[in-house]
Amino acid sequence: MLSRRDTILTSLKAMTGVAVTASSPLGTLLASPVRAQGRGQADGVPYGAAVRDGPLASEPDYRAALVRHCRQLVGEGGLKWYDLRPSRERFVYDLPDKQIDFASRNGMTLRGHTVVWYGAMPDWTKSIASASEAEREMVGHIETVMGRYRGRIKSWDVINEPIPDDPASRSDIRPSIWQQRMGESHIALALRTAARADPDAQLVMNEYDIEFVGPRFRRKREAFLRLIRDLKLRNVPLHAIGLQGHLRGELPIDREGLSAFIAECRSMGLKVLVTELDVVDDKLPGPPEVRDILAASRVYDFLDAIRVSSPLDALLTWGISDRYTWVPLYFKRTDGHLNRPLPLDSDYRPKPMMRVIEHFLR
Ligand code: 9MR
Repeated sequence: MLSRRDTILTSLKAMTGVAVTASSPLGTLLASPVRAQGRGQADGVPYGAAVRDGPLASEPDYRAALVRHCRQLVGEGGLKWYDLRPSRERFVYDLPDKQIDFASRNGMTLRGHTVVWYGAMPDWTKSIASASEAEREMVGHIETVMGRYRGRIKSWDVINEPIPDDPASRSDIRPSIWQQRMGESHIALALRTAARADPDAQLVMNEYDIEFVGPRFRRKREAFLRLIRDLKLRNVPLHAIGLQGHLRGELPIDREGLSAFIAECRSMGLKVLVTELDVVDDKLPGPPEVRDILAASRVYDFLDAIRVSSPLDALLTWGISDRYTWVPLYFKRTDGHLNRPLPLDSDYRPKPMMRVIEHFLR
């Protein structure tokens, strides 16, 4: 008689070609009882999740799930320019203040996301016309915002998504108002300003799409590495690399390429964080139990390849429950099934992905 798990693994193989055998490390892990150990051990890798302000204010079950599982949080929004800076003159801190208050009342810390990014910019920033004006705005923003949270937000995504989706060369940088007005020098300037604004903060540069098999992803990884090497060579304060980890369920992880990338980051003295993990599942088969195992197997391959050289510094998912996720905004399924990108289902029950995550926190 085939067990239920064997049936699921057989369907997974038939539907996707991905083989997870019952005796593989992942197969064994999935067969073990759910530990549901909550926040993990105090000395393990701290797990955290991105929070959304609506349910944080209104939904007790959502808050309970965060408190049960997380040792840190990050705002899905709140510290982005379009939230903080409705106009050039005004700074609005309501959302991050609420997030930090909730975090500290529940024994968690808040990560800062994000300072220099092409996305989520208010319209008024389009009128920034010259290099000197751009420098003044960017530097002033960093001093004001990071200065305000000095000592309270201990880790910041200072630079977010600096590399284009398909870089034309190793020195290609993604267009943004900062890149257009100041060129690549804005990156070092932002990091140096951040280090002055909060000398004790961990300064992170964050990127996605560098973990999959394929030439486009290899090019993106190489361009990211070129930028990292350049900053470290020039002694620019950069303490850690953030791998966002928006995994695409249909794409295998380039385990060798990713491990080599991580080893090189480590050799430059950098820490490694996973900052926005989830599995985009619009192209995966419908049956939730098959989809969940495939998602868990991608997360397993990703985390296993990263921790080859040494443990992670932090691991955050981009949301905690399938109930609240950005994924359907861009990757809604066409078969009417809901997306299932996160470690808890929409009723806050742990999925196989949570078991894999807890395994890598130890
Ligand atoms: O999940 C976030 C979504 O709610 C926002 O609308 C969007 C624009 O601010 O940003 C999403 O988060 C992104 C993050 O800030 C950077 N990496 C990719 C994330 C998912 O798109």
